[in-house]
Amino acid sequence: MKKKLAVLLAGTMVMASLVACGGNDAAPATNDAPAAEPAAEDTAEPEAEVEEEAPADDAAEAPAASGDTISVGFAQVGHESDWRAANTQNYQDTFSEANGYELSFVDADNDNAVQLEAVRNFIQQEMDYICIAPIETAGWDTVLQEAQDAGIPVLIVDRSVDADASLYETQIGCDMVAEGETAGNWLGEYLDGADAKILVIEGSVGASATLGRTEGFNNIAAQHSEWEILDSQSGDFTQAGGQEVMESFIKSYSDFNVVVCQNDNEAYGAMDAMDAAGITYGVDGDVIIISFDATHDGLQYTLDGKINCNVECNPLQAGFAADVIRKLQAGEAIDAQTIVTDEAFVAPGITSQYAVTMTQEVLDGRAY
Ligand code: GZL
Ligand code: ZN
Repeated sequence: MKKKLAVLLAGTMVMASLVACGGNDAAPATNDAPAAEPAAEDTAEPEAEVEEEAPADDAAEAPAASGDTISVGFAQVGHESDWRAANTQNYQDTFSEANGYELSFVDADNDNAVQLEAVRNFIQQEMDYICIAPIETAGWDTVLQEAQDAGIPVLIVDRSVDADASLYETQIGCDMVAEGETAGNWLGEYLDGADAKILVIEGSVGASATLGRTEGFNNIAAQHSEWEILDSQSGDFTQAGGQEVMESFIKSYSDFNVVVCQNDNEAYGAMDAMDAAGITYGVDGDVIIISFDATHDGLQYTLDGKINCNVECNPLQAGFAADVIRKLQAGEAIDAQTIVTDEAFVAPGITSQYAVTMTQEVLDGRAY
């Protein structure tokens, strides 16, 4: 009865919130972090929230108050990067038994078929909620329809999908296009009109993080006729992939002066390859390195001047997902999209309107 009631309630509220916000295409707008307590019945047009801070932990504790546990199936991308490890840990800490959840976690190991099968198993097991961090944006309509037909609300987290937005409750994640544009804007500021021959180590093929960062960076590169993007290949968001692609780039190109790595682990691989080839990089080297994620080690390299600019993407997002589930359980309207805000960091000695200059205090103050 509980499960059916919870799902029925959620279904009802989804209709209400869809009506309230006119479908899932509400334009994102700024908003404060969600209140720890259930917000007053917001019948006004809910706007997508741009979150500053993850909601207080007690946002994740609401279900225990009702005495029932909530079953959540989480189909995670894989374990390809330090960012992913931090994101997984955050979900496991948030959707804990102590907080009133029963989490079924599947690491899809960057395999689309495994991820789809995991979601179908969650449907079979009649989970109360399903969270998906989609490996790729494509291929989701059918299984999302199956989940909706089964009355199971789905949250798309971290990345996004090319699917009808009425097939899922909400999308939570960083603005990848903005991240790419931040990287490009910083590079334009840093080069100040100087030529650039750029190599790009992209993230995994078809991922919204890859597509967005590439689109955003290219938006800015198009404004700089003095820049040339020599090549762009996928390093799969892994250190091995970054090293492999950088080794092949070094064989093919001799005049590059910028390497854009779409996550920190690829940057570590690229640095290994450049070290082996005797190519210098960073603030005192011949090659500028731009990275994404701003994980602890990535920011250590930035503090050390090895990475010139590191654009953050905050992995601590589970609190937002728990807040959506709490609201659905309580019959409150939810937001169609939650953009997790991030910032950028640059090496000591660099000042920028787009980024924070790294210091030991900045590094010590990081949550991941
Ligand atoms: C970004 C996330 C990306 C990270 C990578 O939100 O999807 O996937 O940038 C991770 O480190 O592999
Ligand atoms: Zn220019």
